[in-house]
Amino acid sequence: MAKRALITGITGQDGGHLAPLLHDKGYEVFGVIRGQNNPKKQAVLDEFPFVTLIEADLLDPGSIVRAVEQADPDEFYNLGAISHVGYSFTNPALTLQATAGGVLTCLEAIRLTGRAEKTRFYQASTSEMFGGLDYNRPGEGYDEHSLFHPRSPYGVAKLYAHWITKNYRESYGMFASSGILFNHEGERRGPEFVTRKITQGVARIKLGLQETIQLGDLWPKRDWGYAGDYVRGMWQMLQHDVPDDFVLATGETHSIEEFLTLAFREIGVEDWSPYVERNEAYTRPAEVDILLGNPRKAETELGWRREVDFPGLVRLMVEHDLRLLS
Ligand code: GDR
Repeated sequence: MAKRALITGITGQDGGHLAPLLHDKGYEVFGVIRGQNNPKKQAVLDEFPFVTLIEADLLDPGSIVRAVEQADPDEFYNLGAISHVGYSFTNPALTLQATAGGVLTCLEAIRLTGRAEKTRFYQASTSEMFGGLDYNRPGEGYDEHSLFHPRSPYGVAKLYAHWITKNYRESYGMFASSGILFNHEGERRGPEFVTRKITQGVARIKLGLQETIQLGDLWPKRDWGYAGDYVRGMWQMLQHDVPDDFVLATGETHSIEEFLTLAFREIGVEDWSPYVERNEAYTRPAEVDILLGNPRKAETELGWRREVDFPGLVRLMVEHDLRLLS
């Protein structure tokens, strides 16, 4: 019989990579979609006609219970959250409810409907839990044992989510795993995130549709990988023999400035300074200076490998946006 998977956050970047991956593996795929008139609903149905959408909301526990009962999942991927760090500073209580409380709701829905032994649970944890400060930054990169120091309402909420997932594993023996994913980007990335904002801007500048890109701080460094590689790791975590926590990262860190340099080079521009303007609105009350992950455990225990490197990621995104806009 086909395995059944339930995905929250099916309209997001990772949901868009994971749904076809699971479908190709023969899964029956269910997706939670929220809102009375969600404009993304039709787009999901058009692109992924194999997905059964269930109208439910992480803020409404009864609706998640209903979704779990309908999907009766072997695997539950919780990718839904308020996921924008900047937005979490202006909407911290909503972030708490969705990004932290939503996870508890999912775990309780699995447990209280008698599926604690049946349903494997994946929690989308994040490198934002580390915070990138001098005192907790290991030279070889953050791993599963590094100290946490979140720097945003989003990071704090994700830390609760991470620990409640571990707690349900320890308390109820649930197969509940957390993937501590470093930044992962690609052609499905929303334009509110810096990489896609840059690649869309670069493509629009090349085509004469836009003059400048307005950005906040350019010095922060991130460990940037390709989302397609990372959703494969999510699936591998739920196929492992035991539930656990795994870092997915590239083991390299690059600044936004470096991303800009490679992106503009794709359209033949070496000096990008005339095209980039600083806008304070895109800075944050507290910044994560530098993130570098150590994926050794996922590589050795899961056999996970990332295939796309940093220059390959930038090229893939700029080429995609040029194609899309021209
Ligand atoms: P991040 O991603 O906060 O790392 O979280 P984002 O792309 O939003 O920011 C990366 C860095 O770029 C700086 N920055 C800007 N950011 C945005 N969005 N827009 C700008 O104009 C801009 N200018 C500079 C930011 O300050 C930051 O330093 C992402 C999200 O996907 C999280 O959900 C996920 O958990 C982590 O990655 C891993």
